[in-house]
Amino acid sequence: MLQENADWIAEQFQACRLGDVRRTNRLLKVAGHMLESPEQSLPQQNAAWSDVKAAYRLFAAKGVSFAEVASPHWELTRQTAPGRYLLISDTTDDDQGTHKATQGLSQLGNGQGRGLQLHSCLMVESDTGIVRGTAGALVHYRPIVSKRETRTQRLKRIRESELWGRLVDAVGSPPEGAQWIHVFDRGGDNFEAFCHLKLSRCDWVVRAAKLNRNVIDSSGNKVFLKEALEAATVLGHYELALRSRPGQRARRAQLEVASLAVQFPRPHIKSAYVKQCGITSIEMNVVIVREIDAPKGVKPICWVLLTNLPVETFEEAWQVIEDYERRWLIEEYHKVLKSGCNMEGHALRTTQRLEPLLALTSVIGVRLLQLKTIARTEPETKAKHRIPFDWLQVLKALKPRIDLASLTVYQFFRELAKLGGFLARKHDGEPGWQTIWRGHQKIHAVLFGMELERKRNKNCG
Ligand SMILES: [Mn+2]
Repeated sequence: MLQENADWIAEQFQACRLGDVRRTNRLLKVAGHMLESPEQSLPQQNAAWSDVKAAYRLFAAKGVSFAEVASPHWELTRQTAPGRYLLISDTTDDDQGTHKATQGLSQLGNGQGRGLQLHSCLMVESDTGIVRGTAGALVHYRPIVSKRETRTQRLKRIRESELWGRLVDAVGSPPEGAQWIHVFDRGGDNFEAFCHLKLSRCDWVVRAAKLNRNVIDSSGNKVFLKEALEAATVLGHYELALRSRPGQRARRAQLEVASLAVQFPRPHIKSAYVKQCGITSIEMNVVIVREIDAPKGVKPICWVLLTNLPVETFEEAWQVIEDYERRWLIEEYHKVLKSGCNMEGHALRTTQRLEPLLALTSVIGVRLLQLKTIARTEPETKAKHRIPFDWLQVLKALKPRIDLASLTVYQFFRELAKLGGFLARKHDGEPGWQTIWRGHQKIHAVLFGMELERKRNKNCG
């Protein structure tokens, strides 16, 4: 069941320890305003000037940090019932390039941008794809690195590749009966990250970044992974419809699924952490998805996934592929943060103030993502079992012809999008989430009016 916005906000932020209960109350207020119009700036969200000033004061206060603001949400997310969960991590840039005055930013990308990096871990229910929330996040400032940096210097500083393992540690181990599976793209493929994963009692599915690396094959020979793959056992085939892309026509790709088991030996060049943790080799199951008979001039699909999950049968390998395919959710989350929550538009004077605001934004973004994805994950469920009663009542008031008893979640979100300007013509396809969000805001404007009315009646009576 989706909660009412106010209940949800209270649950996420009530437990924040900010050194003073008045600060927590202020945070609840700022969060409520942010959720009402997440795409706007702080002064727009907090209409009264006194509220804007109070928000700025809050983010400037000592003890109001990135971790303090977000950790109650992280802890809530991590309280998983027995079951199977995916923990999808990735990094996104928070480009603050237009805010020249902010102190403490570092360089981004090819050195053109200025900002910071947000590395988050999104937790998703494996069977349904339902987004639970973020289980942890880190802020990283990319250092300006000299071209003449030595190998020792590189291993000493905090590298981006290290973020993956550090976040695994911060997220920790699953509670009794729950299975946590970390999903990384190629950025997270490094021996150090695998050591953290192994020690955390979590499972993993990671896309291989490089195939020309040493592994030990089943007969104990040291070979390149690329060569070892030739001995993989073919488990089955499937067909994938690929949409057209610039320079490529739509096609139906024939894919072969194969698997094998290898050992990843500890690399020669190792960080202090790898030396300390004492792991000298990691057993790795490999799933290969490769296109056969690709048309001429087309680069055939080839994915190599590294996992500790079993991959001996087609069903097992298929599960690993499905787990990896859920990665789009974190891309979507980053999109929501940028285009839905104005992440890069918020300007504060120092990064010390920007960080708690970013933490707040990262939690509010979860709410937007949940609203967006529930229409996809549970389309046929009756809306009355999932959508707050008040929202349905307002929709009914605005559109009397709707039958609330039979309305599904899918239909509810279509109606919401229509309130937000979606035309629902045949060729319009599925509504984008901006229109869904605008419809959601309309419903809340009505609810807000009703609340005022109720208060006034109470005062008169
Ligand atoms: Mn990535």
